[in-house]
Amino acid sequence: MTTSPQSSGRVFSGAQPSGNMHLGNYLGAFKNWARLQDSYEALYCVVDMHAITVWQDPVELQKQTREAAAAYMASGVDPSRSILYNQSKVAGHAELAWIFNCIARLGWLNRMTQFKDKAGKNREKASVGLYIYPNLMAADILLYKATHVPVGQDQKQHLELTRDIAQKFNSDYSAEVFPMTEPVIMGEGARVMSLRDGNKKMSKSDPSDMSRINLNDNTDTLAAKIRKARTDAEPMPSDASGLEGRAEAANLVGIYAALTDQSRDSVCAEHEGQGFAEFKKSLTDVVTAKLAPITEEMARLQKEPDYIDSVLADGAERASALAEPVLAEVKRAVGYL
Ligand code: AQP
Repeated sequence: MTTSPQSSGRVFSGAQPSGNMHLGNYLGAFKNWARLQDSYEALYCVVDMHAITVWQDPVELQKQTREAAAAYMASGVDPSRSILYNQSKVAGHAELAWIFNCIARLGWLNRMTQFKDKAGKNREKASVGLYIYPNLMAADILLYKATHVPVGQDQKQHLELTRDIAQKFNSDYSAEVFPMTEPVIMGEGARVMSLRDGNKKMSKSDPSDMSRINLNDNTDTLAAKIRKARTDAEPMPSDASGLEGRAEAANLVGIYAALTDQSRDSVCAEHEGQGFAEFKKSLTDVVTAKLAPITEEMARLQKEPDYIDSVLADGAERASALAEPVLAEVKRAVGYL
């Protein structure tokens, strides 16, 4: 199998199999991945090496890796057009990451806000892997000389670091090896927030399951989560400017807008004056209509683990074939014998 030669560049993206895939992953990533495979040669990776930067139970990790692959496919990633694989199967990610550990500066990594957020107050107890995570992410992208990376707002800083690493490598070794990868920032769904706190992003690792809509939630569960989502007592404003300072209300409107491919302004206009208890019913209908077929397809695929494993193995073989010449070029530039 080969990817489309008619592409306008090469895209790389991935998600960590570190828990339940959720609506934020769908709107911020998977939905766009499916769209991008029409115009780009695409690699979509289940980044299991990133996942173990925080503790993962080995049995759960295997299950979550297959679940992530099922979520990609159920969201529209077509493994005959895109390369779908898990990161640990292509050794080049680790090899290039080591070289980038020697390129990136401590000062650069000290500025990464995601490390500060994830390590929290317990910095000294965080794994070294969590600290150098952005170098591995740069390796993921540059191992394939990806020209474009679709990123949520939360990943913008890491992509800037990737560009810094590419530039420093090219300059240190006087070799034009790596491209300056461009971000593809997506629309309304770019940042989906927690249903319990509109200032925190919806996240797999949030201890409250009520904070997120999982892609494997059944209809009753997701309806209950939306019904109990935090809001305020104000009605729907006439346009999005009236959502200012109302993080939870803005988040629900944003989700509705992203799922129906319209602007926040037009969602406000459509529901102007409505109380949020009422709006949540419409939102539940929209979320159910979009997610139910994905949930169903994920469940079907997960009943066929051998099929999922064969997709991942085929993807790893194709990814390795693309990575090999890049890694050889890098090793020559570095001076490895
Ligand atoms: N809340 C979100 N809104 C929009 N996009 C999101 N993404 C994640 N959460 C949201 C996007 O999904 C892709 C895969 O993310 P990831 O799994 O690699 O890692 P993450 O961003 O750290 O996701 P989580 O859910 O917060 O995981 P944990 O809790 O394990 O750290 C990325 O493109 C990301 O932007």
